[in-house]
Amino acid sequence: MFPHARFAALALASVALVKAQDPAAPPAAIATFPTTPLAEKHFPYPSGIPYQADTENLIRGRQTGYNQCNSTTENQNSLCQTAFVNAVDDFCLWAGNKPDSVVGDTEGESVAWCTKPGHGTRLIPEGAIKGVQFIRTSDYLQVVGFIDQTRINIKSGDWGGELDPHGADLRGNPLGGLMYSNGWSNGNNDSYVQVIEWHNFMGGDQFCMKVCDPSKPNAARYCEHILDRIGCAFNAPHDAQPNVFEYCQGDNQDFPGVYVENGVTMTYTQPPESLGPITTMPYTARVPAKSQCVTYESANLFAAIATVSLPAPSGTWAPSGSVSGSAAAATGTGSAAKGASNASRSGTGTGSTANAESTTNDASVVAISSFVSIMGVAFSALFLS
Ligand SMILES: *[C@@H]1O[C@H](CO)[C@@H](O)[C@H](O)[C@H]1NC(C)=O
Ligand SMILES: *[C@@H]1O[C@H](CO)[C@@H](O)[C@H](O)[C@H]1NC(C)=O
Ligand SMILES: CC(=O)N[C@H]1CO[C@H](CO)[C@@H](O)[C@@H]1O
Repeated sequence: MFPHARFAALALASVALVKAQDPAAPPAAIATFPTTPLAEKHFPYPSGIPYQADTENLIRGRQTGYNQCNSTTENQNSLCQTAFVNAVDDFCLWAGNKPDSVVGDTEGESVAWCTKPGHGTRLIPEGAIKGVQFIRTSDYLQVVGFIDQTRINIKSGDWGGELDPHGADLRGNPLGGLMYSNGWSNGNNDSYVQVIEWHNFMGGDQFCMKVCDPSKPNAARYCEHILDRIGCAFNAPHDAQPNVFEYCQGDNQDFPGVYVENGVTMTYTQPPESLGPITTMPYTARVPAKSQCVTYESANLFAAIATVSLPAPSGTWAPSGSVSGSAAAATGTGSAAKGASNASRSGTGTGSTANAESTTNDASVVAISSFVSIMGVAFSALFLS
C-alpha cells in the first residue's frame, strides 16, 4: 500500500477543501473515503456475502471484481476477491488479474489465487509453490512460502508490496477484498469466520500471509498494516525454507515493530518514503519457537491443483530473495546472487544485523548475505528504492 502515501496526502487535501465549503453545497470533488471502512464491514460466509463489498465510485474508482464466488467464477480468469486461509493445503494469496502485474501498481485490483478448488477463485498452478510453512499460534494463522510469482501474474523481478484490508483510503487492497477462515472452527471445515485483520506481502518470489483470530484482543496488532516497507522478516518473522513444506504449532511473534533492546521495549517507526530508502534497521525481529511440525511432499499437499496447467516459465527457477535469518546455512547460492544484484542496483544493503556471518570470504557474497538477513524474506528492493 505504500505507493499511496503521496496519493493519501493529495486525497486528504481534497477532503479538507470539501469540508471548508458550505455544508449544504454538493461536494466539489470525488470523495476519497467510503461511507464505511472495509475493515468495519462484516458479512457472514457464505449466506451474507454481497456481490461486491464496496459499491462506491470514489477517487480510486470501483471495486474491480466481486465477492460472490462460486463454481461459475472458478476459472483462471476469475475476478473473485474473497480469499481464505484455512490450512497448509488450503489457502489463497492476492495476486494479479493480468500477466506481468506489478504489485504496487495493481494491488487495488488483485484477485484471489488459491491452492484448492471450491472457493470460486483462480487456482495457483501446480508446481508454482516451492516451499511453504503454515504456523498456527494462539492468536493467528501464518503461511509463508516461496513461489514462482510469474505463474500467478506477478511480474518477474517485482519485489512487491503489502496487501491488507485498510489502505490509505480505507477501502482495502484489494479494494473490497474479503478474507475468511475455517481455522478456528474446531475441525468443522464448513464453518467460516470473517477475518477482520490480515496482511499479505507478495513479491521477490516469496509471500507471507497472516490472518489474525478476530476473537482475540490483539488481532489488529499482530496483523499490523502500517509497516509496509519492511517486508515479511519484520511483519511475519519465520524460518521457512525453500523446498520444505510444513505445518507447525508456534508461539506468538512480538507485535510487528515492537522489539526489546537491553531490556527496554522499543517501537520501530517506519520513516516516510520522502526520506529515501530504508537502508538500516535498528533490530532483527525475533523468530518465535515452533513445535509439533509435520512435513509434507508438495505433490501430496497440492494434489488438488495438479490439473491446473499454465505454461511454466522457461529456464530454471530459483527464489530471488532466498532464506531469512539462517542465511548462513544457505551458502552462496545462485538465488542469493540474484537478490543481491537487485539490491546493489537500488543502492542498498548494509551489514548492520546479526546474521551476516557468511561462511564464504567472497566480499560480494558477504554483502549479499547482509542484505538478505536485513530483509529476511526479502521483499525489499522495491521498498528500498
Ligand atoms: C456466481 O457468482 C457470480 C459472480 O458473483 C454471480 O453473478 C452469479 O449469480 C453466481 N451464481 C450463482 C448460481 O450463485
Ligand atoms: C478439514 O480440513 C483439514 C485441512 O485441510 C483436513 O485435514 C481435514 O481432513 C478436513 N476435515 C474434514 C472433516 O474434511
Ligand atoms: C539478476 C537479476 O535477477 N536481476 C533482476 C533485477 O530486477 C529486475 C526487475 O526489477 C529484473 O529485470 C532483473 O532480471
